[in-house]
Parts: sequence; structure tokens; C-alpha cells
Amino acid sequence: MLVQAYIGIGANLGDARANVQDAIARLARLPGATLLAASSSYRTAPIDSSGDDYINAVAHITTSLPAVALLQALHAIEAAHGRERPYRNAPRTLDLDLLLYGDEQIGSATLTVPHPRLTERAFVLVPLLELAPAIAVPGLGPALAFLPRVADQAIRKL
Ligand code: A4P
Ligand code: MG
Repeated sequence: MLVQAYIGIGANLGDARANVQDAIARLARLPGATLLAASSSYRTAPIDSSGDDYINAVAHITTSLPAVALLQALHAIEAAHGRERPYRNAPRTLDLDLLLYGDEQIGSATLTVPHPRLTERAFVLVPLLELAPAIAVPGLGPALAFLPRVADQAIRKL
């Protein structure tokens, strides 16, 4: 069975723009997944985080991987970029979040889908809506309805 999924991509260490582009290229090569589209890259101010501005984007894939296997594949791509986790929300070379996995709602110890902070963050909502203006977040409704609430968060399309 093929599932449509959306991946949030973020980086604010090293060559963040290149890291985001490389993450998209690696998603395109991922066994068991097909890249359908990638959003523009955006420069965004850190939210609950420190360091330089982030580069953020969202990728749309179809995949035959179960959600947990997809998360593991995302962690492997992060690891290939030398991602370290000194503390929560630390600056990072690459962060890949599973935003949406079909219309599933998942709440396990290691995986929460939809991503719990998806609707609170312009750096996720804006690129997601660029790809899918009519998308609904399972349990919450149209993503577009949350955009006015993040209007104060700095974000600029590159
Ligand atoms: N996990 C559970 N559900 C998921 C999911 N849907 N996708 C678990 C990905 N991971 C998920 O994540 C911690 C654990 O969450 C993982 O082991 C996984 O099993 P992490 O990537 O190690 O840590 P993190 O990224 O620091 O935490 P988290 O919760 O992903 O942080 P957020 O909320 O995503 O925030 N500001 C700007 N401008 N741009 C950003 O990209 N990113 C963050 C990270 C903060 N501020 C930002 C940005
Ligand atoms: Mg993360």
C-alpha cells in the first residue's frame, strides 16, 4: 500500500541551504519512497531554539514504508549529516520530522503523527501549504486555518 507523507526539513548549522538540498536529494533516492515534490526553501527565525536563522522546507513523498521504518530512514539521513543531539531543540545540521503520514494519527513512545507542533509553526505551515494548499491535518482540520496564528513568526522565501 502506498501512503502519501510530508517531511519537514530544517537546518541551522553548517551550510544549512546545502544540507536541506542534500536531504531532498536523499529522500528522492530512499528505497521504498518516491519524491513527488519539494517546497521552496525558506529562511526562518529560530522558534524555541537558538543560533542562526534556520533554512526550512517540506517534501511530499509516497512510500510503501510503515511509519516507524520511515522515521528510522529519516534518522539515518540525519546521521549522515553528523546530526548530534546535545539537548532538545539544539542547533542542528539537519532535522527531519514526519509531519503527516496519510490520514493516520499515531501516538507511540517514539512517534507522534501528525507532528504535535505542526500547526504552531510558520516554518512548517508555510512550506506545507505551498505544496498542498487544501491539506487537512487529521484530527485538526484544514492547515490553512492555522496560518493567521503564526503570522508573527519571521519567514522569508528564498
Ligand atoms: N518523534 C516523535 N514523533 C516524531 C515525528 N513525527 N517526527 C521523536 C520526527 N520525530 C518524532 O526528535 C526527538 C524525538 O522525537 C525523536 O527521537 C523521535 O523519536 P529530535 O529530532 O531528536 O529532536 P528535536 O528536533 O530537537 O525535537 P523535536 O521535537 O523534533 O523539535 P521540534 O519541535 O521539531 O523543533 N525553528 C525554526 N525556525 N526552524 C526549525 O526547523 N526546529 C525546531 C525543532 C525548533 N525551532 C525551530 C526549528
Ligand atoms: Mg526533530
